[in-house]
Amino acid sequence: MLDIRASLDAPAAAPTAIRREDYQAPDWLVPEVELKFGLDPARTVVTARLTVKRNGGHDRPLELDGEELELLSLKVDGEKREARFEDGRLVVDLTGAAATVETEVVIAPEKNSQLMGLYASGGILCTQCEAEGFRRITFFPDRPDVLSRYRVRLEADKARFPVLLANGNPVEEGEAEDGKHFALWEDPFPKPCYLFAIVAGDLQCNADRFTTMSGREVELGIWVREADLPKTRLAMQALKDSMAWDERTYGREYDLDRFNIVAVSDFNFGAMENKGLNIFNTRYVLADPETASDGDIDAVAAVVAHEYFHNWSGNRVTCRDWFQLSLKEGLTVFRDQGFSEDMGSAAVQRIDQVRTLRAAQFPEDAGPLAHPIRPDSYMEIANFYTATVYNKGAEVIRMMRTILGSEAYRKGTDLYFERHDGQAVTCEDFVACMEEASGADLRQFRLWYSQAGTPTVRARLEQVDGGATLHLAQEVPPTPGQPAKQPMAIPLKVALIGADSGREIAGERLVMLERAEQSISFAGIDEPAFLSINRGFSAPVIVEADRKPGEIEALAAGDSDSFARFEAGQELMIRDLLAAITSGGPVATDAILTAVGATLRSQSLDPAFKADAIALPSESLLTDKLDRADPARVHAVREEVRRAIGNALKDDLSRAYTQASAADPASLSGADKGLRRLRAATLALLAAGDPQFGAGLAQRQYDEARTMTERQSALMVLAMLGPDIAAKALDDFYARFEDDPLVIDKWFAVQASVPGEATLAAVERLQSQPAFTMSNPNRLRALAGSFAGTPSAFHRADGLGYDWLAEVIVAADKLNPQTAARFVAPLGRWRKIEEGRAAKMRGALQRILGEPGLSKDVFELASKSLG
Ligand code: 0A1
Ligand code: ZN
Repeated sequence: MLDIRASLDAPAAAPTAIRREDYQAPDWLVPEVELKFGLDPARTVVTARLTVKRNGGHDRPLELDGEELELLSLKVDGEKREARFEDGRLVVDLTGAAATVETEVVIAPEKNSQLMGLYASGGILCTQCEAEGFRRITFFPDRPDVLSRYRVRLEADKARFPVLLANGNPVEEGEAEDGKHFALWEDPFPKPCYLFAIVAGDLQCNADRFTTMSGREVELGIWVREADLPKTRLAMQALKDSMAWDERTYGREYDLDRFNIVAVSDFNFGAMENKGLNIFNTRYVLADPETASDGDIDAVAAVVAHEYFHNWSGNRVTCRDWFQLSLKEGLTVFRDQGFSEDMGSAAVQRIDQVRTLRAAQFPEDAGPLAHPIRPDSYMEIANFYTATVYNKGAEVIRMMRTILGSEAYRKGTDLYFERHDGQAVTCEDFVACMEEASGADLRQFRLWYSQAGTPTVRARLEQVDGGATLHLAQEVPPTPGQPAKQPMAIPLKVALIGADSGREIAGERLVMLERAEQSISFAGIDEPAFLSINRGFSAPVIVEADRKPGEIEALAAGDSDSFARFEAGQELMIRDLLAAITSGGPVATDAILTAVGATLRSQSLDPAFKADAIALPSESLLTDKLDRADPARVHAVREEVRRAIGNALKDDLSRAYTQASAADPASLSGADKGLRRLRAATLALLAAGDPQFGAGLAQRQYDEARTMTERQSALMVLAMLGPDIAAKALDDFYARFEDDPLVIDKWFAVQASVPGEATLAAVERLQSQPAFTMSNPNRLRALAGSFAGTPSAFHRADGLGYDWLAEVIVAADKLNPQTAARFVAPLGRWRKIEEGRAAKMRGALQRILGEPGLSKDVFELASKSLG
């Protein structure tokens, strides 16, 4: 055994930026990989045999990434070698065009609290390699443009780890010495190492089958702890639905004999698309109506679909480098959105998608962490799994489909999958396929990939005798590193609605806004018209339209596009809320009350839409629209309006609440889910108007609840009414679900989401509960993420909310930098907040940066946030 200790505890160098323009093709390719794992939580031995090939005519050595690996031996073509390290990488001098490189390393999965590489979660050994976790398993060129065929042998104690899984198809299994057993897996598809995965554990399988469109039989398995098996039915159905949908919609068929999903409790993100072996956060697999809300259940289906769709958009065609992340993520989010639209109500889905975009992506695009969907540089790639790369990335794909039309878009994706199958490519390759398949010119459109910031579109409709002219102007705000912007190509769906008739007097058309200013005329318009613009949210922009008196009210009451109708209602609420917030006076609530009342009484609108339409814009959304907001004032005004609605419309709300109570608890149909959503929304408003009445109603709803949707919404209303009122239900909730960690996460989240300055004390108490742990990302997010996402709780005037979060970030960073870094962004929004609090937010960021030994992850976000 060689006495070589590899890059253990390399000194932390100051993090440097990696730039997209510096990309260079790999010096060495690795067509074949053979891995052997002697699995043991305390000491796992990994033997790797790489067949390497020189790529091009150069004389550079082979360089292998490695992190926290103890190297036992290194051999080249069967001969022992001394190891040499440069900048933390293992450098191997090679003379010929090809070689076999063998390493033997030791790792300690049970000590791995970062949850990257091979780690232990509740007795299960599992891996997470995206983006750069494979280097924590073995020495390897850890970059997505090195594609290899893998053969993997797992050996472990049979009693502790009866199930051994890896990517691809099973080849052989059998007994080994000392009560051990082994399994051999082979993946015939070359893949980048970030898609590598193994799992070992005491797991049970929900097994099923799927016959593909060409008649191939696929064995499906969802692997969980035995007690959780009954909660896998919905995920399995979603998997089969996704497989059929991708065949129907994109002509994409599954390619291996097996498709496995494993659920683990400790996971940094939602789930991971490893080839043939998806690994999921339990939160996105386990669900039944008693323990998961309708929203949770929908999220399970969407994430199962998302990971499955990656098999083509991500795995068969992968990314050349991490700057191209949106190539797979934007496209796959767009594909999972399409699946959800087809499985449920497309209109309601679209409203939800835009809500998410506005809540998570618009603030990012307007703040210090703004970046294009294809970033130009990063320090830590894990920080770029963002709403911009994912959700704005999906909007960019959607715009291309809007511009090209569905048929040409499908031709474009067919060409893309065919041409680039088995390759690692760029966003540019995707756009080129879209252009080639359609004949469209997307030169200007490409700015969506390179320019950050949400464009603002100003719109004014001018009418003079018999004609109407729409004047449009666009502006893309400066963002870090991008002071000046070029005009974008913005597809806007537009219609004109008769002010008197309420009908479409100019049917929907697609207007391409391509210049800084542009005017479009409509002929034959002889009645006063209202402007319905960005229908269906055809472009991810902020529209500021000059409105005529009564226009917004009319559109909110009857726009023929349901998204635009929802949008008009929001615009109306935002207008009146902002006016009151900035003036300091009371809110003029008449227009809001009229609109909400009409929505509640409508016979034609569906309940889910009603629930969305009567919800007030969030406090963060209002804050984003203000200059240096006082969060307490924003909260107070919004509460005043909720109270006014609850009082003035008590009868309408009660009627709607009662009608919505007829939802069938056993049904997950769109109609029943919509009723439950409306029931939750009306309950919350009734409680705002009349707390005593609301408390009684919520307690009864809680006591009689048959589904988590009813129970959780009642619990939230009780919690908002005060700790005394909520105490009984909170205790009951805890006792009832003590053994179900995902539900206990809700118990933490509900209490940490209560508005107001008193929440911090509750959060501190929760933090010292035995059930709280920082090492489980779901639990930490339930407490810290919920708290930081509740503006009136987080933004205490004394700044103690910021101090608390900063301490949590510093403590969590020592265990798990990726998860810790996710909490930095709320502190970075100080530019939007009034000066007193903003100074305290900056102070908290400075204290974080003053910590010795900070991770690259937190350092990058905290330093950029201070900006
Ligand atoms: N590709 C996954 C997201 C993901 C990224 C990083 C992870 O670990 C650090 C885990 C998952 C997806 O889009 O679902
Ligand atoms: Zn993804």
